[in-house]
Amino acid sequence: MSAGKYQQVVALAGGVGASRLLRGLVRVIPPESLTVIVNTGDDMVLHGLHVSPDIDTVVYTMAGAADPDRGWGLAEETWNALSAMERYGMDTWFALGDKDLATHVFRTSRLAAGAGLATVTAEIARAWGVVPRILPMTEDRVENRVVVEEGGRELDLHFQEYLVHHGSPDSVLRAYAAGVSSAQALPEAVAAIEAAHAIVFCPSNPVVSIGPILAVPGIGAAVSRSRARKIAVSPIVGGAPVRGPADRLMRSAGIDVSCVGIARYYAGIVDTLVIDERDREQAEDVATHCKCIVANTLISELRASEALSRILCEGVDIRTPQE
Ligand code: FO1
Repeated sequence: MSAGKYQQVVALAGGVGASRLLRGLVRVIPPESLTVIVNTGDDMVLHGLHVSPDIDTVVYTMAGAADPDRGWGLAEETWNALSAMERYGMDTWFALGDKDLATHVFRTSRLAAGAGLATVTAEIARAWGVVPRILPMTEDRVENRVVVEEGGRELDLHFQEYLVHHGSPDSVLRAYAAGVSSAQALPEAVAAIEAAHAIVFCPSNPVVSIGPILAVPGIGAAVSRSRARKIAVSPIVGGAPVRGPADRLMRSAGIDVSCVGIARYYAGIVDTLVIDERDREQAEDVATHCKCIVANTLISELRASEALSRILCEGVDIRTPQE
């Protein structure tokens, strides 16, 4: 069946939280009907290698190859190259596994040969047997940066330095996506949004994952123009992020760390927000901003992800093959 016969779904995705939803979603809708637009603001050049953590997390997870505990990187990874780098006094705070390194070497060499990030991402996805289209939000350089206060001074860090090297301290003054306002949206991403029946906002960090995707001018505009059903899953459960430093980053952006804060943030952008059962008592508040669905959103288990995906599809009128 050609992709045109299916209702097309676009997902806006960060890394681990998004991937855990997407692997359930592709068990509920035809994988060919899904296009994932991925945040590239966390990308970094390290040891001369172009690392795209969120793209790789999405690809590895959808391929069933991601490390189940960490959520990022590959399962059954070894770290020999990293240990060998220590001998030369190289930076090893960002853990590149031996198998994962192959992806970064491949990406970097293809980019150096003149291929675009979208082409290389498609090649990586194909190599892992991943059927949904995985698209970077842009091929231009966008860099998530976090300004923290340390010893009375402002420190302006790359997001990975903030998260991994500095251990995501509380003292966040602000976060911003450098280069985003002049970034060109990937044309295929805009076309996918224009053709979408539904847009799913994955349970990702609103400040450094979904925010930067929407801040790419062509993408934010296409999402606003789109008549697609728009549904988000709150990454905040019980007043705390399911994982990662979203609480610190949200606070610095003036967003209340609750599912109501998420509803306010997405007000006027999404029509429905899915909040967790544990936040049931906030459903009424959420409903003043958009439609609210209460469900189990803790989806580290595949079956839970699949169950949530069915609820999402119902919420946006996507026919699933079983119906
Ligand atoms: N996260 C960590 O907390 N520590 C690491 O050393 C680390 C290495 C790493 C290598 C490749 C990759 O694709 C992801 C990696 N991550 C690591 C995860 C990454 O920093 C974050 O999950 C995302 O950028 C947040 O979306």
